[in-house]
Amino acid sequence: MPLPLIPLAVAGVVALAAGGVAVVQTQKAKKKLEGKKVAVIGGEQTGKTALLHYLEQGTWLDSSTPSPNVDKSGRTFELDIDGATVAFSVTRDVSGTQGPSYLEWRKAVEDAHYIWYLFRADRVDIPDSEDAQLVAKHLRRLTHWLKESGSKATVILVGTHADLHPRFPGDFSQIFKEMNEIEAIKVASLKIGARVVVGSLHTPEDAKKLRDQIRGKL
Ligand SMILES: Nc1nc2c(ncn2[C@@H]2O[C@H](COP(=O)(O)OP(=O)(O)O)[C@@H](O)[C@H]2O)c(=O)[nH]1
Ligand SMILES: [Mg+2]
Repeated sequence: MPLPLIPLAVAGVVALAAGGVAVVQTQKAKKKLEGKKVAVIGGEQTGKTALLHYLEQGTWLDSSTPSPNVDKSGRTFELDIDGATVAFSVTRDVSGTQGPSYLEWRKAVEDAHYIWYLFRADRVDIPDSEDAQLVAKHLRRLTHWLKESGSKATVILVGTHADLHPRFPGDFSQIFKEMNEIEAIKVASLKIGARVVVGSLHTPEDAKKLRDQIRGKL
């Protein structure tokens, strides 16, 4: 399958316009990603499909779009990221009472060089809320799988929906500070060296910023 080069071309132009730093960052990302496997995991409706769609097409998905032909969850596929060929696996959502397929998460995690765990940055800062508990549970599991398998994968916790944050909508740096105060996230950064990024996939500009942030943590 021919890989789309549009995001790469756009990224290249932006990088040149932004000067040497961005070029170096892109080259660094290419080197770090070539031939690597990335597992994209996270709860339902956290933005997994939207992020992958942006990385693949350089466009963002509006809220009405989630259709089978753009949703690659449950499959492994290659994307061209900064000129590097990268294998992605995105875990499937299992809706309703069944909960996610942790077996599938575990398999994807144990196989990966990079793990991107997506969560709702607009919902996790209320201690003991359902979302906060779910994220804490996911991170405990992730930590356990990595320890058991002896994996040295790089873990990036990707907070999405920061545009919908109830107190600081769109204030990504304030929300970033807050995310780093959440107990489950602190523990994950201590135990598995997880790195945090916060942003949104609401607009193409937001998606680009988030992509650049993830790239900065590789
Ligand atoms: N406002 C806002 N909407 C988002 C963001 N990320 C994803 N969405 C929307 O949230 C919904 C769920 O996203 P999707 O990618 O399907 O989540 P998935 O279940 O993890 O694959 C979709 O309607 C997306 O367009 C975000 O950062 N902000
Ligand atoms: Mg999806």
